[in-house]
Amino acid sequence: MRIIGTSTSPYTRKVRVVALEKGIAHEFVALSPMIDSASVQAANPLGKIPVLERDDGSCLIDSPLITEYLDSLTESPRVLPGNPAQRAAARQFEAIADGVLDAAILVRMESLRPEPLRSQEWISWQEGKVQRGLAHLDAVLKGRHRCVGDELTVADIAVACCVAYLEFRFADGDWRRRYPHAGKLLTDLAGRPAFVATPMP
Ligand SMILES: N[C@@H](CCC(=O)N[C@@H](CS)C(=O)NCC(=O)O)C(=O)O
Repeated sequence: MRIIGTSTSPYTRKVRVVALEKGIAHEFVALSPMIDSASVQAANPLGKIPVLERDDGSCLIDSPLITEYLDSLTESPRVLPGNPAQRAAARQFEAIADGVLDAAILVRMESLRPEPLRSQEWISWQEGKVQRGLAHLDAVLKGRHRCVGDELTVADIAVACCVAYLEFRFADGDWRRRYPHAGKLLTDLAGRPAFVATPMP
């Protein structure tokens, strides 16, 4: 099994952490959607990473689907709760963390455009999603050790990968001070072998 992506992609990091936490053997194949576009597009018609390539050559795309598939491969530890309400709650955390990342990546892409082409209105619109998403996560996480229940779930991994990416790409954002409860999750998880093995460069 191969996980295709880059070490700077937070969605790729999320699925790599899930695979490592579950002890699922895989190879990490570093391919960039921009630089290695033909190879990535051959694996995913949308040209996005991460992609999970199974041993028979078939590919799964989109990180929530990949994490769900990985979770189904081994009985324990589970990163998706069996209880339907808790499972939905974990998925909701993941959707918000991923949505914050979608918006943050759009901010970055727009900011890299030549100044005359850049839209401050568009940047501010996306920044609103980042701020509101994080404020929501932070409020819900206040006083909690984990996002859902007491065990590590994909929700914790998604939130931690989200904050780590923001710190990596927007280093002056003071993220852990502004969102201390979401930030604490990253502080708590950063020393786990799965996070140590998948550093942001
Ligand atoms: N919803 C997707 C998002 C994946 C995504 O946007 N990946 C970025 C890299 S971090 C990408 O491949 N961008 C290239 C593009 O949009 O063309 C997931 O969760 O896997």
